[in-house]
Amino acid sequence: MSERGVPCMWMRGGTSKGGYFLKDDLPAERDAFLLRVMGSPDPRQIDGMGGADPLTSKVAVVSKSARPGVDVDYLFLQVFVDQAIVSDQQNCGNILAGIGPFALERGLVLAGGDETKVTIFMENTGQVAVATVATPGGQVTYSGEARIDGVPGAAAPVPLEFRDTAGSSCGALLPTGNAVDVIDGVACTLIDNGMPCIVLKAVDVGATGYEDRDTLDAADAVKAKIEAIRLKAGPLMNLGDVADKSVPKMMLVAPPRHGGAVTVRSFIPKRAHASVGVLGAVSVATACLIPGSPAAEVASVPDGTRKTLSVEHPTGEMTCVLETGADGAVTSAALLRTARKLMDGVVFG
Ligand code: NQM
Repeated sequence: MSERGVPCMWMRGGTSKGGYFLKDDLPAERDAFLLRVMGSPDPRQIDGMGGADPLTSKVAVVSKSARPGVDVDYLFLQVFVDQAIVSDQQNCGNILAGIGPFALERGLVLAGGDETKVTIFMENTGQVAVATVATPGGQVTYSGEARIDGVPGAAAPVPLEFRDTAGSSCGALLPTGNAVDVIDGVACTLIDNGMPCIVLKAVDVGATGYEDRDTLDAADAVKAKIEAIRLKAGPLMNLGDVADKSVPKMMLVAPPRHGGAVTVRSFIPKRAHASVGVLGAVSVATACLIPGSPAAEVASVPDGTRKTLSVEHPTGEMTCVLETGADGAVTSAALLRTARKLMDGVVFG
C-alpha cells in the first residue's frame, strides 16, 4: 500500500486510547491501513502509533447516523498487537467515552447548552448509548474535576448510559440459559450484558483475585487454565471458534476488599486488564445479581431496584449503577468516564 495520510484524532477514552476517524476518511483497504497505522503485528508496535498493549491499540470509526433519534454511528475496531487482525467482534465502552466529544469537534453534532447529550448507535452490537458531554458556552471541554481510577488527574465528566445491552453479541443475557455451567470442573457464568464474559471465582483457577496486572500476565498456569475454558465456552455462547477472537473476556472474581460489591481481575482475553472494561464491568455487576452464580457467591449486593455496585479492579474501582425491573432483571446501566483529545492531525498508513 502506498503511504497515505488520513485525518485522525488521537484520544484517551476512559482507561483506553486510540485513533478516532470519520468513516468517510478511511481508505477502502481499511484493515491493512489500520494495521500499518498501529504498527501491527509487532509486540512493540515500534513502526506505528499503538502502545504495545491491547488497551492502546484501538480504533473508533464514526459517522453521522441516519437512524431516527440517533446522532452518530460508532464502529469499534480492535487492532491486535502481535497478530495481523483487525476485529469488529467486540464493543468498547472506554473508547465510547471519546465518541461524543469527537462528534462535536467534527461538527457531526451541535452543542446544545452547557451539556450536550449525544446518542450513539454502537454498530458492533446494534445497541444505543447516551453520552453527556460538557459543552460550556457551546464548546467541548476536556477540563474538569471528574476522576476515574486508572487515569491520573481530573477531567470533564462523560457520564454514559446503556439500555437493552443484554445479549449484545450472544443473543441472550445467559446464552446457555443457565446461571452456572461447569467447564473443566470450574463453575462459570457465561454472560453478555454488553460484553461476552465468562465469570468465575479466581480461587477456582489458582488465583486470588487480588493480583496486580504484571503478576497475572506472568501466571502461565492460570492463563492456560482459563484459555482452555474460554475455547470450550465460545461455541456455547454462540461465538463459534474464539481462538483468534478478543471475546469472550475472562472475569476472575473474589470478595470485595475496599467496601465495594465485588473484586475482578479480567483477561481481555489473553492479557490481563490494567483496570476493567466498561461493558465488561456492567456484565460482571449483572452476574453478581444472578442467584447461585459464582459472582453472587462472592459479591456484596445492595438492596433496592437501583443498585450502585463498585467493581474493584487492579488500579481502583469502577462504579456501575444498575436499574432493575420488578423481576430483578437489569434494565439499564450507567457509569462515569472521562476523555481527552491528545492529537488532531493526519496519520500515515
Ligand atoms: O468492556 C477492553 C477497555 C476494554 C473494553 C477490553 C471496554 C468494555 O477497557 O466496554 O471498555 O475488554 O478489551 O477499553
